[in-house]
Amino acid sequence: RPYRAWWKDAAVYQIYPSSFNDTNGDGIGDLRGIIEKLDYLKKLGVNVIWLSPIYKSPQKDMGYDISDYRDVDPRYGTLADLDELEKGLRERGMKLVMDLVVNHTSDEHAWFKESRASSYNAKADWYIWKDPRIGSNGERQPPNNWVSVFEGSAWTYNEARNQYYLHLFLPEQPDLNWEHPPVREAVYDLMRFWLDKGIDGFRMDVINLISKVQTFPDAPVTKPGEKYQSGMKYCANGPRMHEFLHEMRNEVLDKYDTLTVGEMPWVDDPDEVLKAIGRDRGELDMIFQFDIVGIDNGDLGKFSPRKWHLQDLREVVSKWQNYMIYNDGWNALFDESHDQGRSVSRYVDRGATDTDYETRAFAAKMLATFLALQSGTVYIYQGQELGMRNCPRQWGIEEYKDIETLKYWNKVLKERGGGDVDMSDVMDQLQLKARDNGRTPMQWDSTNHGGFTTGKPWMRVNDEYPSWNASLQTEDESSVYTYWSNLLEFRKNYLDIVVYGDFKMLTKEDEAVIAYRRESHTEHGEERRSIVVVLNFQPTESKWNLADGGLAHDGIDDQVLLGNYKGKLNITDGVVTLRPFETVV
Ligand code: TEU
Ligand code: CA
Repeated sequence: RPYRAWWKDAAVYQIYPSSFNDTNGDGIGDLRGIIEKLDYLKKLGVNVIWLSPIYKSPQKDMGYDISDYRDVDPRYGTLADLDELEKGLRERGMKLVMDLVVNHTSDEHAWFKESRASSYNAKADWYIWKDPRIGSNGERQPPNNWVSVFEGSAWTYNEARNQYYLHLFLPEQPDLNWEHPPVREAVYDLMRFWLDKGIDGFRMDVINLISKVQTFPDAPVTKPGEKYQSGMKYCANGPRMHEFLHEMRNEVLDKYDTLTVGEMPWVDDPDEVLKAIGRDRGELDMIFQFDIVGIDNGDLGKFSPRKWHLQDLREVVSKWQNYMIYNDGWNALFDESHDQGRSVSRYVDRGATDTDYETRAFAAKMLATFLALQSGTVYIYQGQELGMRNCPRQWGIEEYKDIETLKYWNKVLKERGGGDVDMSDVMDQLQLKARDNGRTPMQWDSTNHGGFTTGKPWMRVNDEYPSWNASLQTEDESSVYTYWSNLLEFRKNYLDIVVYGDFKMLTKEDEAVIAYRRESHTEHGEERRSIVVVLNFQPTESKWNLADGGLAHDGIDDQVLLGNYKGKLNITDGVVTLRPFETVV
């Protein structure tokens, strides 16, 4: 029987500050904008806010490049605004989790400025510096063939030191050298700074990249024909990662009552994940695992296409649910974030067509049910509660702002010879998976720019805002927002079953329906209670056999606890005919 904790019951809402709510007309969301919307969040029923980075930053990667960990970037406001936000949250019984980006800093951080100035200064070893490799004709080359996540070599040359530094992301995001003890001490120190201020935990950005194989070997060729290759095999969950996380727990986390969620891409082995989150391990509480959000990523990276089947999704869910429940681990449930396309667009439309409005609301509710009734801590990304969708396919590349997308676009464009060469296949993939799909501003109401700003928004608001927005949905009993709010209430009322219960997948090899059972554990001989969650992933009618869930036809309508359609179930001879995207619990 799993032990209980507030961070397990929690419903966490992720805020991407730039796109949430702008109060001073500069087109960028800000902290005061979040303060304005606290009642909206309270009413939704979430109880923890995770704030994507609001620290001082040159914003080369939207704040994931931090130049001062202890201050707020002026574009978001001030430390005083942050205090007020914390106060507002506390008054409403809510908690605050901040982003911790410590695999790398900005190249404008004082540590890096000092480090790059010479090989003989106090910060010389704070980053990962290596001598050039000399090519056959004497020219200078990077120390190895690793590719940056954002294209090009993962190494950039520095004149003053005559050395290269490592950056797994942008050149403006140099990787910290965690092997060097003062670096770790500095990280622990800044964590204490925020925890002492009263925040309730951290979401740890690519925390699984902090320990690299120290020989920095060339990576094997996984993308033939490319100059640089992925070195993640030598970085993801590297040799000393567990040691470092354990140290962080001892030095910092053990002294506070926190929620910790580590981001852990490039790893899909549950045994390995469990080592970072197992209850007896003393490392993290849970991690973000990427099987679901990577389901449509092709062999040549996320922007190559992959056709997937409902069985793939079913297998991923069964794998992680069962593994964590029976091994005393814990799942973080998410299918959207600031790095992902919108779930309705990816898991329902799958790039095919734009489903019509009414159908989409059903689909969004179905996906919400699918996610939130699994075992784990549930994460809702801003706009997901409204069923927001991806950027329209007609939008051109000029509407896209994200560095990952632009670097990829320019690389392909160059390979194809540039000019007005056909890029429509690339655009198809971007429209499905580009990070910007999750970054269009919140659609608050039907006024200009969806009420997000009175100025010019930093990124275009989805054109559908006049008819698809928060103001319409909070007033509407049948909206996606209201459904989410009922769903979170339901989850709270059935914690024994939904959060802490067992999991059993009920369907196999079916392209239309996923059904699973959740069941409470017994203690002192009381009865086990269970729910069956049935989900139609098709825009058409689908059939499901009640007997597959161990259910009898008689009296079944009285046992329905939740659903996205009104009225009785449609049943003949023990077979339910599910309506388009119908879900029923
Ligand atoms: O993301 C890490 C990460 O896995 C993504 O970069 C992902 O690989 C990318 O979207 C490719 O599909 C974290 C942050 O969430 C992201 O916003 C940052 O850009 C990145 O780290 C660097 O800090
Ligand atoms: Ca602003």
